[in-house]
Amino acid sequence: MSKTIFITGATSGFGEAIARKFGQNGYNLIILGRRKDRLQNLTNEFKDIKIHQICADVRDKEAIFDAIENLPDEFKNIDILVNNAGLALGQDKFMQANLDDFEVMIDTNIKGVIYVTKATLPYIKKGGFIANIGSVAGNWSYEGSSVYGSSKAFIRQFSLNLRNDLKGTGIRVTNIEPGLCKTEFSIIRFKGDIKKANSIYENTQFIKASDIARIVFEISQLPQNLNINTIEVMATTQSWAGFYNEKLD
Ligand code: NDP
Ligand code: 8X3
Repeated sequence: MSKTIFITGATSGFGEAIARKFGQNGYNLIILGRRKDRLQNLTNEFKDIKIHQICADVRDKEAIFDAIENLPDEFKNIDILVNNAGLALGQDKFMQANLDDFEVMIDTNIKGVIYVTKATLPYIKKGGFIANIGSVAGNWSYEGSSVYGSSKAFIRQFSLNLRNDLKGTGIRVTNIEPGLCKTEFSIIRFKGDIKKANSIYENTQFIKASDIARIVFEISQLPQNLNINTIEVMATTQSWAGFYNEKLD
């Protein structure tokens, strides 16, 4: 019998690549995002699998619970949930950053993941798998990442705690923590400033969305007796710049 994977944020970047990877491997897909045309374009790529679209905002608690509780019966046995929808907005220091941006990140990256997970868990099979998309920003601090980084630190700790609460279900939970990746992420972060977004990726390597899709797929295929708790992955050219020691007068 075909397996089913539910991916949030499937209209772009990692989510789209993850949907494509699992779809190409015969999984039925539940794909969620706000851009209906993109959900439809992705659906049009496939002929031999079943696809259910959820055009919704993960911040909309009522819409999320309604869509998931009313999944068609054939999509109600879920093998894998990928909590991927998320974003960073701005990279100003905390003092200058916009409070509304903070709230959007908290509502999407934290509350959205809670809503989707809470609504979906009753439909996840025993022995299923939850992949949360965290970030290196949840482990390492950098300037301008105060709330984004903290939202991803939440995802790391949420993933570990969820594992505890899921004892006895055989459901595995992995927090996947990518570093620099080229997707629409920076265009969103810098609010459409393509030049600034592109400059991040100039003269360096970056992870591709298909790399993350491959990692999620490989982890999902590991034997049932193995749970990868966290996996942090960077481009080979990305490393750390060390501590900063302020010079005093
Ligand atoms: P993209 O901007 O390419 O994709 C983001 C996806 O999230 C889109 O499909 C978007 O869909 C969806 N999304 C955003 N907000 C909402 C919302 N409120 N409701 C529903 N869907 C939403 O970025 P990435 O693929 O790079 O990002 C995916 C995840 O990976 C995010 O959680 C991000 O924080 C994380 N990440 C990204 C890294 C990078 O460098 N790119 C590195 C580490 C982690 P739509 O707009 O159609 O709703
Ligand atoms: C995205 C990676 O380094 O831009 O989560 O925060 S980073």
